[in-house]
Amino acid sequence: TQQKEPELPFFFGWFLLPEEEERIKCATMDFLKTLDTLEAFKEHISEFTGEAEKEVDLEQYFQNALPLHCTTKFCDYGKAEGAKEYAELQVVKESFGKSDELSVTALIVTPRTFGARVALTETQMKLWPEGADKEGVPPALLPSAESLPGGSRAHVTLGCSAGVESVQTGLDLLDILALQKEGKEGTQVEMDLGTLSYLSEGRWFLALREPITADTTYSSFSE
Ligand code: 2AM
Repeated sequence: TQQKEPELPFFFGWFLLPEEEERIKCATMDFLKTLDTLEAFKEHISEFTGEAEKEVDLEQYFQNALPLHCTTKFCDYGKAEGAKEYAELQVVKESFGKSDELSVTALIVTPRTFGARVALTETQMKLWPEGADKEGVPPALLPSAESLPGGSRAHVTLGCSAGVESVQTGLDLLDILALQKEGKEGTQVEMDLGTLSYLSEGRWFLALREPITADTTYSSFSE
């Protein structure tokens, strides 16, 4: 019999437990429901709709097909650079199938994506591939990505607008974090969950007053 190379998955990451997924979906949907009723949001509605005065139902606007997760390594079944090396890491093998708790510290909303920022612990950083924050980042965003601490791109994609790929969420997050670092925050609104900031061009950032934690399993996904 022939020994086959173990196949590489589509991606590795921390996957929310089903009951946690429901809880996070409910909490974040409540936030979207409130956001699209805020005057501050309505003022910039054209950045979502292309027209002033037109209303938007953000709950319908964002779609997500995958289970909620925080990607560590996108492998693309081995086609992505460094996929095999990552899968062979001792820490990946040891952590596989184990429970872990993620801490969500902020939510982002842009005309393209809806996401949750994840603050990785030092232990979790060991599963975050070297250079992952910069991988596939467009040249215009690269200096920003390089100026931020490792792990800044870590997130859970909560939804994408029509025609947008989920890889965009991490790019939108880096973009927003870089703008914040430059002190480019505009309007701020106090909400129950925390402080909402507007960063121009339809970019919104909610810094949570209290982090939202979620129980996960570190594992992989293949379609
Ligand atoms: P996400 O992590 O922002 O949600 C399958 O497409 C999963 O891998 C999605 O979760 C997606 O984005 C992530 N992904 C796709 N392409 C990627 C890339 N080039 N770099 C990092 N993550 C990627």
